[in-house]
Amino acid sequence: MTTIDVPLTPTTTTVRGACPHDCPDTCAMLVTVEDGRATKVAGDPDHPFTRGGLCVKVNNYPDKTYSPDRLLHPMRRVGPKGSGRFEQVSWDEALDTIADTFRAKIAEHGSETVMPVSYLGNQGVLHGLTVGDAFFNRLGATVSERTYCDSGSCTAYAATIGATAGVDPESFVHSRYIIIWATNTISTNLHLWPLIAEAQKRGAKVVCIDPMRHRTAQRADWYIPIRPGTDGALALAMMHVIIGEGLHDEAYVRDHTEGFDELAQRVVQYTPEWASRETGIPAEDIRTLAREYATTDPAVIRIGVAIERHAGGGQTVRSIACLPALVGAWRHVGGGLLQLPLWAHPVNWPAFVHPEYRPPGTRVVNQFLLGRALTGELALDPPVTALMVYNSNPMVVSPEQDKIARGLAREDLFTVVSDHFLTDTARYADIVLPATTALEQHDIMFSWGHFYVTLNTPAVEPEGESIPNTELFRRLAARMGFDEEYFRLTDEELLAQAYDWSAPAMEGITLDSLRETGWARLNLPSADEYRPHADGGFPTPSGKTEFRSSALEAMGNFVVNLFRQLSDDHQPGTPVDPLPHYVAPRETAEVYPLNLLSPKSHAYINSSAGDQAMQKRVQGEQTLTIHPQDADLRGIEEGRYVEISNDRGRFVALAHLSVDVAPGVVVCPMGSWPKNAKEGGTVNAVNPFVFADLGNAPTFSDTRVEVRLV
Ligand SMILES: Nc1nc2c(c(=O)[nH]1)N[C@H]1C(S)=C(S)[C@@H](COP(=O)(O)OP(=O)(O)OC[C@H]3O[C@@H](n4cnc5c(=O)[nH]c(N)nc54)[C@H](O)[C@@H]3O)O[C@H]1N2
Ligand SMILES: Nc1nc2c(c(=O)[nH]1)N[C@H]1C(S)=C(S)[C@@H](COP(=O)(O)OP(=O)(O)OC[C@H]3O[C@@H](n4cnc5c(=O)[nH]c(N)nc54)[C@H](O)[C@@H]3O)O[C@H]1N2
Ligand code: SF4
Ligand SMILES: [Mo]
Repeated sequence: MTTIDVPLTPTTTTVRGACPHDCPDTCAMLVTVEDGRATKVAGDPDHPFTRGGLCVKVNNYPDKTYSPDRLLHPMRRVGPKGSGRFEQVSWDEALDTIADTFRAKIAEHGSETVMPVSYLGNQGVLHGLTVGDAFFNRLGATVSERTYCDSGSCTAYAATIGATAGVDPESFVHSRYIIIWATNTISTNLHLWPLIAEAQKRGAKVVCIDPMRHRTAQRADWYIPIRPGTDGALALAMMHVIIGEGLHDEAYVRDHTEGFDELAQRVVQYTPEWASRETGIPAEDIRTLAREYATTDPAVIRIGVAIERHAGGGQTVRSIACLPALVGAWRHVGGGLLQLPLWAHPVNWPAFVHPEYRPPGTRVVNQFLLGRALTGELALDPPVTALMVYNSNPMVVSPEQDKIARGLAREDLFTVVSDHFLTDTARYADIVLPATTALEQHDIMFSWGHFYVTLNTPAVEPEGESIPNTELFRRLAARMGFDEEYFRLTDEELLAQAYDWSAPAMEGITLDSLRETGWARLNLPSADEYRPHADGGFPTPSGKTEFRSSALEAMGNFVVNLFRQLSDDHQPGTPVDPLPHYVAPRETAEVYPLNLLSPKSHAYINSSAGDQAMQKRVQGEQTLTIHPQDADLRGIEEGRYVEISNDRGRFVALAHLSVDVAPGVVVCPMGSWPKNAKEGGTVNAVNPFVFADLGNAPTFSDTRVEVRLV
């Protein structure tokens, strides 16, 4: 156990940990342990990104570990599905039931009848997204395609500038023009904010483009409200102005880009006047934005994940990714684009996924279709008759909530859920299994928000009979008789395989050095010098920014996700125009008048912490923010319950009237638990399963609803 010398009482130690959540900040934690019990967590003050602070979601983490609601033993269902009535069983009994039932279902229907459902409840390399993949590949289960987050954006980004880490977030202090595009930094990427605020203090102009004037937008120098799903029109019109007025960087474009002439022709049609009609932004503002962006150095764009969640999300990111090369922003420290710097982390994913275990041609079902797969609306042969959920809570995070509930209630479906708590999903399980928290397990964290690798060392013994995800799959593999060596590797051995330690980015970093320091910056130039594409060198086929994308031309629509592990499963894509173009929102005002957004909540991390007392107090009851004009039209007053509905479903929330959302837009954060919501529904009751244009991304922002008083 790693301890640091801190003058405390003899029985008190401090253990270095890492926040396990799916959050760009990946904070380095210091865990205080007194008499074998974790009593406090704090951000590491020496970590340049964490800077001593955690966030409202995690700073009481010991309360989670020691929560009276925590699952501590395996349990078997004794009441009707969904009732939440269970009785304790032994691990042996639970594992035997799972193995026997999997075998019986497979004997009847074939191995694809088993479907895993998992995402990023835990983000660690050991216990995170890929933890069950080797097991389910070996079993021949249905491959669960996971494109919740950034796969459309990553596909577009990779097709344009390659899988590059992009701008170092710590270089933001050198930026003079910062565009925060569709992300609420202070809520979702808190530790980037001080760097932006520092740049602002040094004279940078901060621009925020969002349909909602959220807490980050309130601190911007220029807030630009935009109609949801129309950002592509704005980016294309910016290129129209930049090229039309000769503000592009001719030398950079000549040396480091492909397809400029075709792009120039393409954007002639995308005038600011046209874009103004799409976006609702005055044409003169579009011109001003384009001119300021093109003529202020260094200029940087920060896109979040929400930018992809509509019909044209992929093409939107394509257009935005073209901008920095067009104006030569990459020449400067603090200039360019920040998407997901995870591309800098040489994680050894194949060692955890073992794609070679998978029978060739195994079917792939995207998790957005879970509700349909379970109800039979998506005709699957064989049907899904066994489901195993871990690191996810589909009743909250997946679209078509009603169908998922109906599917999970099926008597012939055998469901296993591993979690910390009895979630709305776990309530439907036949077998519930208790998982350890970050304080009780080893892990190593990459980051999708900075250039540091972080080790998580267990601080305390597991509560009850909870076990880490790795151990769960070791036990299940043994029960199924899988004898591959991988299924016997200990967590210490898995840690040793987690990164490609010989990669240049890992020079000077070892597991032993991490045990001493807890975290380390990847071996890259300092943030005061880092200019990854000052001389081009984009990781695309041509080595250039591809205005005309050779990858899209050759492959059509494809899927790049965070872990690059599913691309090979994907069918050859439908053809895609290789030049950036506009794809309008899918759902229009003709059917339902209001555009619903479901961004992240401030106090929950997706659905995690959604049932913890302190976080519930901070977040408050599920609330719908609506413009006073739209509220008036419907006789809605502040604090009244309203029903939000469309032909997919309905849910109820408290109304909050605010001019911070544009007329025609309503906002309800995701993450609340249905069991705590009035009438038991949350935003994903009305969201569609439909994919965006690239990378099978979700279309959560492309959702139309009506709202009425209840
Ligand atoms: N409407 C709408 N829906 C959305 C989104 C949106 O913006 N709007 N966002 C989407 C996005 S971007 C994402 S990333 C997904 C997030 O979807 P998920 O990754 O599923 O999110 P969480 O709710 O954080 O985690 C799910 C569960 O994992 C459990 N868990 C945590 N750690 C462990 C562990 O070590 N072991 C086990 N067995 N379980 C663990 C947690 O307790 C929690 O119940 O949601 C997507 N859904
Ligand atoms: N507090 C907190 N932090 C989190 C999470 C959490 O649940 N809670 N989840 C983590 C995860 S998994 C993720 S993916 C990230 C996501 O973090 P972000 O990328 O910031 O995503 P969101 O909060 O969903 O949405 C951000 C903003 O996008 C706006 N938006 C929605 N649609 C559009 C559009 O079409 N155009 C424009 N211009 N704006 C639009 C919304 O109004 C919202 O203000 O946050 C991470 N951090
Ligand atoms: S959720 Fe994000 S900001 Fe909060 S402690 Fe974890 S990594 Fe840091
Ligand atoms: Mo996400």
